[in-house]
Amino acid sequence: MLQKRLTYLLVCALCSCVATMYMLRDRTGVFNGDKRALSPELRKAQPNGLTFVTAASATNGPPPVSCDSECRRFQRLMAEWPRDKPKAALVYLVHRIEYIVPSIQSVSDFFCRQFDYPIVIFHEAGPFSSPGTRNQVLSAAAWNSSRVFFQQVEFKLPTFLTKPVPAEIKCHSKIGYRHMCRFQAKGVFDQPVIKELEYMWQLDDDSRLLSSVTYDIFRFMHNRHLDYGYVWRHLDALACVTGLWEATSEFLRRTKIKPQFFDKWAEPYIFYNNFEVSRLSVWLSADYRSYVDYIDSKGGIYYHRWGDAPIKGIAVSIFIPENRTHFFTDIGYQHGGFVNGDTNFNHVTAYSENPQIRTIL
Ligand SMILES: Nc1nc2c(ncn2[C@@H]2O[C@H](COP(=O)(O)OP(=O)(O)OP(=O)(O)O)[C@@H](O)[C@H]2O)c(=O)[nH]1
Ligand SMILES: [Mg+2]
Repeated sequence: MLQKRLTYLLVCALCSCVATMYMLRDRTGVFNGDKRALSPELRKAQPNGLTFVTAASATNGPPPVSCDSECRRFQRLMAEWPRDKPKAALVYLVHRIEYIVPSIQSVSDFFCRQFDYPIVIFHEAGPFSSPGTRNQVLSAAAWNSSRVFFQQVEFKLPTFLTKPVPAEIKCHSKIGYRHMCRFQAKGVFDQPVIKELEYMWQLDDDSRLLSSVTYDIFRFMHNRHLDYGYVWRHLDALACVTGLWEATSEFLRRTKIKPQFFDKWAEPYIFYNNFEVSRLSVWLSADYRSYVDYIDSKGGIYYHRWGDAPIKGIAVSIFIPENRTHFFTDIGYQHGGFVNGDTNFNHVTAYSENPQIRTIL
């Protein structure tokens, strides 16, 4: 009898214990559906518990990008990388063979030959997937073609966009260009090769070095604790940034993040980011991720052509102290009609639609 009673008491105690644990878990919200939808980074980025819808939360975070044989080759290079040298690479997204060959020739002759940093080339399926085109690029990397790595990517419209994406918008740009902007602002930081790096030097296929770079710019950034290096500040066309500054202010209000120098970063300021040397920890941080996911979720990349330059320029003004940015004036560089250090080159008159900007520049 006593034994039966003891067993009964034990079962009751166990049941109430399990029920209490379940209720507690529910109340603390650890397994609450809303919070689980956010990535751990996003949860961390919102200490005030905000759960605004972001592209990442809408899609349950970006799916992991697989690492192919080129990516594994890159990982092996990084695993053997000298310990006293910054892990860094020159990074391109390309679609024009006739542009990229001379660009690779110039960086190969004027920088990589001396300082031996790898080059990563992102491209879509097409000519760059073929050995013939790849060999043309490799032969331009005369210093060491084994240091060039190809990574194929695929661009799709995000599924969270609610309205159809028009091919024609005020800010003239093809949809491929808008995919490019989204990739450079966000997708590139999901790539496993990029996650290997401490610094990246992003260039366009129409970027050219004009003369030897006399010092290792990655060590320069590292030694001076710099996060962002650029060759020029420029202006975007106002039609291309419609609503971007407002969306950013809304993000800052919601997150209560204190920006570094956003108050001085007037619309439509950009860094001319066809030449951009930056520290990866900025772009891989939970704060930047929460910002870019928020901006992405607004759809302005496709509806207005919010570019990677204005998005990342704003992010620099929010997340990086101004004294950790660096204006490279001593590098012979060309992009289209722009030549670094050429004071006659001035787009301001063409672009200064914002009267506030005319007084800043
Ligand atoms: N894969 C891919 N790359 C693209 C696409 N559009 C642009 N790119 C690449 O993205 C980089 C920037 O494109 P650009 O056309 O130079 O853009 P931009 O510098 O704003 O414009 P420009 O002043 O005309 O040079 C270049 O390396 C292009 O090859 C695209 O649709 N697909
Ligand atoms: Mg360009």
